[in-house]
Parts: sequence; structure tokens; C-alpha cells
Amino acid sequence: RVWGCERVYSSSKGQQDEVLKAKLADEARKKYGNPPATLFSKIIDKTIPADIIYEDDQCLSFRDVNPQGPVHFLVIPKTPIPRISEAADDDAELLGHLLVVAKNIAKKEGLTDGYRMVINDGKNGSQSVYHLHIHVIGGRQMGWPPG
Ligand code: TR5
Repeated sequence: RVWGCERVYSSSKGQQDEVLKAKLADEARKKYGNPPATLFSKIIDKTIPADIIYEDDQCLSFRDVNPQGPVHFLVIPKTPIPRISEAADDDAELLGHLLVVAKNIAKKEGLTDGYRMVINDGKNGSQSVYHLHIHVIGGRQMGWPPG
């Protein structure tokens, strides 16, 4: 949505859409189990295009297609962990790597006044894609508590 020349990033309609997407994803997951491959696997193998801003042997980062701020990118592991609550204890090194990569990209993106990192988990966390991802959102003032 556009208001004047300023984009409105957190409309309640947008939030409802995200909650609905998360609810549908949760219902599908409960019925059929975790999807063997999500669209993020297709972004990793480059069969779906994305605006990729970083890649190494363990992870990939690309801009969110529905940005919630002037800067909004995702950092995902190449190993398809479905959600943070299903990460294993021995994923600790990989999870740490994702955080370090996320903060390094945030710096490159010029987010010197701060930003928000978010991991949504499951239905109540409003997760819609069951491939673990860290959201990094910045370039505007965030509110608290989140919706
Ligand atoms: O709700 P959660 O935390 O699961 O976040 C999933 C995120 O993936 C949302 O912020 C979506 O906007 C984002 N998303 C969904 C698609 C997509 C994407 N980001 C980049 N590129 C995308 N493609 C090509 N297709 C999507 N369906």
C-alpha cells in the first residue's frame, strides 16, 4: 500500500494476511508433515529467482519479496531445517553462523541506527515458510511489542 510517497509497512490487513498464511501452512504441515522442499530450497538451487545478496557454503541471503521496511532480507541455512524449534543442539555452530552473517549484511546495508532480527516459529509465531529463516528488517523505527 502506498500513502502519499511513503509506503505503509505494517498495515493491519498485511498482518492479517501473514497470520492467515501461517495458519494455512500450519494446517498443511499437520496434515502432510513438513514439506520435503519449500520454495526456499528452489531459491537455493536457483530454480526460482530471488534477489540474492550473499552466499557461502552454509547459507544464503536474499531480499524479502514483501518487505516490511526499507531494508528487509532473509538469511537461510542451505540445510533445510524446517523451524527453529526443530533445530538440533548440534546445529549451534550453523545457527551462530547465520546470526554473524545477518549482522555483517546489516552493516553492509548501512543499518547503522539499528534493526530488528526475527525468527518466526510455527502457527503462533506466524511462520509461513517451513525452512528456517532469519528476517532482518531495518531503515525505519520499529515498534514494540510486535503484533
Ligand atoms: O512468515 P515467515 O516468517 O515464514 O516469512 C516468510 C517470508 O518469506 C515472508 O516475509 C515472505 O514475504 C517471504 N517470501 C515469500 C516468497 C518469497 C519471499 N521472499 C523472497 N522471495 C520469495 N519468492 C520468490 N516467493 C515467495 N513465495
